[in-house]
Amino acid sequence: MPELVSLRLEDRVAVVTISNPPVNALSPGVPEGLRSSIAAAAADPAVLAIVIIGDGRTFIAGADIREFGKVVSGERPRGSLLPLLREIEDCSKPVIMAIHGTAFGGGLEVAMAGHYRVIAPSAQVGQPEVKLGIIPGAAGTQRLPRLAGVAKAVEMCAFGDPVGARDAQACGVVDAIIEGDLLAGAVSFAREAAGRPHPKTRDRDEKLSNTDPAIFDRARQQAAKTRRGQMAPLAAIDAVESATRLPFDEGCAREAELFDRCLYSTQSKSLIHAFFAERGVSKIPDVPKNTPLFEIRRAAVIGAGTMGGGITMNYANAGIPVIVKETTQEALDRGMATIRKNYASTVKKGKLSQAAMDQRLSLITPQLTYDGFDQADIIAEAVFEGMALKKQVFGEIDAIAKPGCILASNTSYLDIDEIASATHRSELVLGHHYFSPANVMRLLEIVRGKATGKAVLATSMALAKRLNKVGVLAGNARGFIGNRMLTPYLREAQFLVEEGASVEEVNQALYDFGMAMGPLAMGDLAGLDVGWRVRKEFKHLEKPGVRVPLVSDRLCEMGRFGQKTGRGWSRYDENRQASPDPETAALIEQAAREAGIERRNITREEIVDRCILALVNEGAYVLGEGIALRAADIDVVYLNGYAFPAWRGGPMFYADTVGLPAVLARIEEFRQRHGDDLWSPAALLRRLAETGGTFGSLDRQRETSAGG
Ligand code: T1G
Repeated sequence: MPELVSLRLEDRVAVVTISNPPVNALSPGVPEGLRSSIAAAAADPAVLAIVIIGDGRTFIAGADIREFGKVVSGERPRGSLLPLLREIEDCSKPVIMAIHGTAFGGGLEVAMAGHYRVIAPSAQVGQPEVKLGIIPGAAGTQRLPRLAGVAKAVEMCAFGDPVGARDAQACGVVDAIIEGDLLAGAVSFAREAAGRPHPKTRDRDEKLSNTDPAIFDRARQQAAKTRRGQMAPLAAIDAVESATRLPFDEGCAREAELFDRCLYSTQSKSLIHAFFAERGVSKIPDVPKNTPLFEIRRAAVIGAGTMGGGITMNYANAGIPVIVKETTQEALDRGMATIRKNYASTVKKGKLSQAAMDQRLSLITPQLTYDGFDQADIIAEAVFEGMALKKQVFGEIDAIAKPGCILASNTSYLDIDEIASATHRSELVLGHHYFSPANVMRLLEIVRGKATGKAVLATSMALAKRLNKVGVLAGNARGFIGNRMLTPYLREAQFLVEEGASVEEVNQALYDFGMAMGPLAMGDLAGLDVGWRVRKEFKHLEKPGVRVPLVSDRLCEMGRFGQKTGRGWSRYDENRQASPDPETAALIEQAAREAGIERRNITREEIVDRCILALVNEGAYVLGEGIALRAADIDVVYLNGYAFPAWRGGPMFYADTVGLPAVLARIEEFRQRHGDDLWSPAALLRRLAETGGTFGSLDRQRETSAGG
């Protein structure tokens, strides 16, 4: 077992190195190693000062998140870093923290227990615990305000965003930025600090006095808006506020109370599930981790419409030169104008420099021909959703593309195998299904065809990361994962308004559940005509006699597609603000009357259960059919493509938290009332519910049997 923490002397400065790859988390053994190394260095008369540094890619990136599950389940007592941090702070010799990579969470807390902090220019510091549904648990909410001031500490602890080296120095979290060799810089900083008094962070109260209470109120208001429904941000604000009211030790005790309340919450379990789920999706059981990858140096996109333009930006954003082809100059100009407008608005928000925008635009080559397509390593197709056109395009690019060029379709529901049949390279064909707006939404469904090669899948997973996307493998079945599940979700929302709920009640119930917007509002945003076109294309597959929604098609026949036409389920003003549309309400009542549907008052609970459990049940079918590899993958799809609240973990994790027996019972209730065709429980769901299983335990079983 390599040493987790090592100690060596460098010119009378003790260098304590943490080596716990991949991110030097404070796993068991690391705090113990730090404690013994600090004690040994303090006791050694040859040592003038101490430097603590991380080996590999980063300083300490936090507590070992995997340990929290063991604490919550009672397998392991909750340890505390406080004694170690006090020993560091009370050390008779100055302790200098040398930060590179990310000093996050417990990493920053350890750093703040040091007397000084030096940092590499590219490094970041932060307290991102709230993103895991917890708060700093090792005096971070007490030391950070003493270094950075209360306002900065509230911002960092309540919202969890990282802070770069210069900002960290400006606000007082770090003392110096070290250009070049960090260790050498830290050692010389330490030698200069030796012999000088070295302040204990916990005694530095000067930044706590005269705190404006409005700081906390403003933060609470911001959290209510941007972290709606989440408890940890509010707990973090309370903890920092306690630093301004209580002595250090009492503040720490208050922080611990708030930390435990968050740690044992369902929200934290859900957010930690989401954290690991996102890092697990790239693992494909039958694709070895070391599968050689195709090199992607040049890309080409067919179609400069909404999706094609966004996909083009994704490649340019990753520094990959990309051709974008359209069929008419007008369409090409429109596409490029949209790309420029998107970049310009990012520059305006201060999130991108003008130089960076120009550089990215320089990587994009708009054209009307296939010139240069024979140099591309990947060609992404984003033309109109019609099979005939897709096959024509794939036939054309198959004849032009170089050997080994990957051909990826952005189709959202068409059969990848049929598209591949138009080529002579089906092992190089797959789906890359982006979500609109493609340059913003992180989800990328990677749709595996029968013949898709393993190296193509592995390359796609790596490319997803390079494009700052979350790649999720999906089987080649209609709607893949996300849209397949969305169908019953939207179906139930429409049934509910036919049965008596108002459009506003349905939207509000799901918004209050935590969705970014209600299902009918989502339809109005995407455009009701999108689903209308799909329904017309697949009408021949509809089972006769099965109830279908009555109103959406009528709205479309009236040209009411939603926000883009100003009217849909709701009415929209010039700022796209929604208001109830009495004509839609009348249309719904009339359709219900004609269908003999007896309208009634419907509770919020029923609205949520009918929509969310429709998602869960379809997800169980998707999992049972092997269209998704894991339940966690389905959660990642919904967290990154459909704005499902991460603090509920995703539809499948949420079902586990409700309890699968209760989920099954509720679905049986709906089956009694609405029939088998709409509400037959998926066999997998029934099996898990009846055997005490969960979607999470099923994933773990599969992971174990796959030798993951
Ligand atoms: N614990 C355990 N494993 C971790 C981990 C952590 N803190 N952070 C990352 N990993 C694993 C991750 O699962 C993946 O594993 C590998 O490292 C690479 O991660 C006491 C209570 C540091 C910015 O929230 O933000 O401290 O998939 O793919 O994109 O008060 O990881 O390879 O098997 O994300 O380069 C606070 C969480 C914890 C930081 C690197 N700290 N991590 O990003 O790599 S709570 C955090 C990150 C705490 C204290 C409180 C990122 C990263 P695998 P990666 P990356």
